[in-house]
Amino acid sequence: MRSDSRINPLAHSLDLARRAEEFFPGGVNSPVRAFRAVGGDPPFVARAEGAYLFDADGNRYVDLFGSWGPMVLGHAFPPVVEAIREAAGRSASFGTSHAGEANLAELVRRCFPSVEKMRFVNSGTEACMSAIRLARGFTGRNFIIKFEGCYHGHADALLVKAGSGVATLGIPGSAGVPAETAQHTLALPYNNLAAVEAAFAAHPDEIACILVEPVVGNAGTIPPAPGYLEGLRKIATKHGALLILDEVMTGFRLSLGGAQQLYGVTPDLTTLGKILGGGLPCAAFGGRAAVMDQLAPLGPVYQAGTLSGNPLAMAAGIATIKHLIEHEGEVYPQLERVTQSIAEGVAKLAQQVGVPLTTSRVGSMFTWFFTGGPVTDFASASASDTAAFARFHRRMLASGVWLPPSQFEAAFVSTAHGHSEVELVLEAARGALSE
Ligand code: HOZ
Repeated sequence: MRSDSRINPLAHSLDLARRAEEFFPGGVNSPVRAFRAVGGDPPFVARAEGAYLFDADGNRYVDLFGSWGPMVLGHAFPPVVEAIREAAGRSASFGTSHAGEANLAELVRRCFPSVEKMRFVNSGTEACMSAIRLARGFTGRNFIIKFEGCYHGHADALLVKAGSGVATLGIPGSAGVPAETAQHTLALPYNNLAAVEAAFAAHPDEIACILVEPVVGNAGTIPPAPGYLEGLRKIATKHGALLILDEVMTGFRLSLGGAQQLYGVTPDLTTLGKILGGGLPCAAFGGRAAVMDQLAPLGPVYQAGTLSGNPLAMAAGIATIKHLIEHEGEVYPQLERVTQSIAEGVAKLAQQVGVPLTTSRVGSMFTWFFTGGPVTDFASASASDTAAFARFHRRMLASGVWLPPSQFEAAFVSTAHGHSEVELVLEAARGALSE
């Protein structure tokens, strides 16, 4: 820790980290938490409230990663806490059908009209894995298209040229994935329609689906070029393949109806997660009824889960999405305003001190790429000076601002962030950029 750190030494966090290392590989339950790409010691969180995380050593941080996306209303948002408490009194799990599932589904369909039918699962990994199985079952084809730097969870077929922790750790794929499994995954450059056309030309009638993060979050934030998503829609339709939008990050965040509402593109299938469960493990995949009805018990595509539709997750999701629906007119403009102040405020500071920075933002998700840019795909994101990002991350953390610990992840802002948090971030960045 730097001597001029504005936070207390992380003595308790270090003790907790040593203990965690005895039990967990790398001391963590998900690789990105180990801070390997940015260095320094990850604080251990004791609690969180609103826009802030509090660590085991009594430090407070402005939270700019929001549990990787779910906490759009801030931490411990009272209606969500109350809904979970109330649901827990009726048991944490039933393992069978209950009314809460359709209650949440109705809200989802109101926000995402393309999701005529859906299945609840427990994570984005499950949602994407199940969506591609369904696309393959529906079309009778084996190949899938994904994009370099996009991350759709850690299912075998989707770890090819993936973003998020895979990109963060510089792993080209993953050991343990048989070549036979990966051979049907075509990983193409994002924002490049010609590459998609070429793949269909090379594999006529063999490609089941195009799976895409409509706004990439897992290589850092990368928006679609004008016409790109519409182009994917047209190509998929022309070749009888399904278009799957992975809205795990963007759903309910970029607008109530996610990126598909923002960009006016209708997919065949959508995957959702993060905000959907209000911070509890919950995700979904859904879309055209004719496709969804291929799932067991109606159809031949199998998918299942003991904790799917978990009553606590349904309750937290309902409380979160109800609030977003009821306050849509205030929530999204506020998220836009505050995120813009943070993202562009720091960009301006960087410009003043001559640090090359490309700020990439859509609504309340953004990334400061340490490159002169532009950033349009994973190759250009990879041109970033990751050592400079790591230094910036450590200095911001020491000043009480917690960014996602990788150049290849998106930052997220919540409705609990306001003027004071903007000021705190700008003050921290002023110091961090000028040292
Ligand atoms: N899927 C999250 C966003 N990239 C990262 C969470 C994790 O890998 O722990």
